[in-house]
Amino acid sequence: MTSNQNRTCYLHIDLDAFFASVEQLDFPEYKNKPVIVGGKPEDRRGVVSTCSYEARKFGVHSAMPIFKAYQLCPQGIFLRGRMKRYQEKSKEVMNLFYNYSPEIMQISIDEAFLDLTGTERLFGNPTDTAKKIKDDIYEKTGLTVSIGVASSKYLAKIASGLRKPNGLFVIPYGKEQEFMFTLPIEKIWGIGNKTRERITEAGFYTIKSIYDASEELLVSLFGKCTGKFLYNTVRGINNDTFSGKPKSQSISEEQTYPRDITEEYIIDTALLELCSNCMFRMLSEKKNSKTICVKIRYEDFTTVTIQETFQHTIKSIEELFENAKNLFYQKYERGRGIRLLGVGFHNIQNGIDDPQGELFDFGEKKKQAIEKTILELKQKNPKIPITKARLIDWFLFYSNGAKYPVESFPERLCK
Ligand code: TTP
Ligand code: MG
Repeated sequence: MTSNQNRTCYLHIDLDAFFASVEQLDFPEYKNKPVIVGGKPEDRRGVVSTCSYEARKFGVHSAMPIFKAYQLCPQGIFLRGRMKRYQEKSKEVMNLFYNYSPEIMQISIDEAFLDLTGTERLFGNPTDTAKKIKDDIYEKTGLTVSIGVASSKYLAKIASGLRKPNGLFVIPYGKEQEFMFTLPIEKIWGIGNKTRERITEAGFYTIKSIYDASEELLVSLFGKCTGKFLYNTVRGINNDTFSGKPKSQSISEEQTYPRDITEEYIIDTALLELCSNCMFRMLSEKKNSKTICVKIRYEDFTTVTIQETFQHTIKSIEELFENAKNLFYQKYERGRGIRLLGVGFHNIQNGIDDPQGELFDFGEKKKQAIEKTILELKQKNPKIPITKARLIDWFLFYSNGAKYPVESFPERLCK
């Protein structure tokens, strides 16, 4: 796959037979055996969470009742599962992704999208990056993944499922529609069984036949939402199924912490890191905004977001940090453990009001800005033991070393 500055490029990474693979990793005696996670045969109501590829050969699959799995594969190794361990391995894998892209979107315990758009100069061709990631994950965690590479998240998601396990499938840029035509209708991601039935009942048996129908016809048959979705999807057009807000309207950074955080100085350091990331992205993408958003996810997953629009554009890390911190403390319920923090800009505009070009100086000036922020932090809160070294220690401690230290942001993101 080739890419240049104008092309988007996404990876979808999905661990293979995740829970079962972790069991095979931790208990080598289960290797190459049919492992079925979800319950013991005597747990009459149990359901299969997942099973190893060895068990899949017997017809066992996720969501199947355990008793049925036992009928199909009585020699299987049936396990109730160890969720804590799976979460631990999931974090290990997810943290590795930050070495390859600053933009990670985790969509489940074992799946994530990596936005590789524009990273070619740093990391090389996306296909090679995908291979490197596969090797890296295997070497560092002992687990295998399947990766899809495409110009949209939607297509990358479909692609990752096509060569499982331990697979890599690349949809070359410009070949999206051709690729869609090779798929059976069942592979259209995002439609349920009922809709699929309606599609075949309406006489569509191939993706090409849907392609040949007009948008009006599809909308009249399946409703506005599904009709438009089908019309675009069969054309290989980027659906925003996974996109949330359009990329051009917001830029945000968030981080899930391996341990819940409560201490004020850790929170401030975390916010500072997020603000630094966010500001560098705004500057490197030549955007500006007056609207700041802060997201807090507590240990029990309850999530609060706070947003404020200011009179003028936010021009520095310091300014962003001070305002983000104010917003944060307006809503934070002191003492509650935080598992995730996010900082972002909304309603972003193109261009930047920077006649001297100072904001694009990613070298010394930005480093100085970070140092100044740290200094001010210390002056205002003498008890906070923040130093540049402390920041780096903090990253290593809280991000398992996966995140790069602040002073390398300009080099990594803006080369
Ligand atoms: P999946 O990625 O859907 O499945 P998988 O990783 O086991 O297998 P593969 O990707 O190779 O097809 O789900 C990830 C984990 O989520 C899975 O290991 C167990 C859990 N899970 C359930 O608990 N119940 C379910 O119904 C599914 C589909 C998954
Ligand atoms: Mg998986």
